[in-house]
Amino acid sequence: MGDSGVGKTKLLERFVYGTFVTESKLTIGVDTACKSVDLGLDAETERLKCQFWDTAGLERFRAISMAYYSGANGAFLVYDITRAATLANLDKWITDLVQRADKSIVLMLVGNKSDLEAERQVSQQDGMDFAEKHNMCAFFETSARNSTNVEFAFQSMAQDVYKVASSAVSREDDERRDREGDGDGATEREEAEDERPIRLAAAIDAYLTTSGSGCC
Ligand SMILES: Nc1nc2c(ncn2[C@@H]2O[C@H](COP(=O)(O)OP(=O)(O)O)[C@@H](O)[C@H]2O)c(=O)[nH]1
Ligand SMILES: [Mg+2]
Repeated sequence: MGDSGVGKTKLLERFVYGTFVTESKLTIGVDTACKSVDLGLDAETERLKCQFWDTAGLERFRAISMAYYSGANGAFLVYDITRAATLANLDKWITDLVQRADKSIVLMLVGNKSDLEAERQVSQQDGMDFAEKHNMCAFFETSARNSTNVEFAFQSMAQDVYKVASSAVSREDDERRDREGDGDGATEREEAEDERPIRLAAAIDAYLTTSGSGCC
């Protein structure tokens, strides 16, 4: 998600179809695409079949996009490194997410159009600070035009979504074993929690604190 024109559709097309066509069509509502992503973990769980929802950035489609947040396992928050306002506007998208998304959603920040270095308005440090402020799992600068970091960003998302989903499954197993008095599920669970990436619960706290609505 992110403002219109930051390159959301081009990033998805680059990743799924390996193409970059300069002309751009406005995304109306939501488009979808599927791809099996190599997790690079182990033989048994090598690939994860992912469905991607490409949302529209225009205000008039905002309500349609919001309807898709509740089913999402992960979200890329995308801005354009040549337009500083697109980073600041991500606060608005985070507000929408807080209202609708599952608390276990994996959030990653993407600064796109890194090939346009001469027109850069947002430094890498500013991107990093924004990601840290909102406790996101990762920050990447990408270029859909020349492919920089695109594969890496999508693979990282698939890996983190997979880790969150597997730790939820092991947590349920631990709880069942605890209930049945069999094994030390709680200890195993605490260890698994340490390995989980930072999740939206933390991002919500950070957002409420920085926007001032969290106090008193
Ligand atoms: N130079 C450059 N242009 C890009 C890049 N990604 C997208 N664009 C251009 O930015 C415009 C908007 O892209 P689009 O994917 O439709 O944006 P969306 O509204 O966020 O889906 C198009 O003209 C693209 O050609 C990129 O990585 N580098
Ligand atoms: Mg689009």
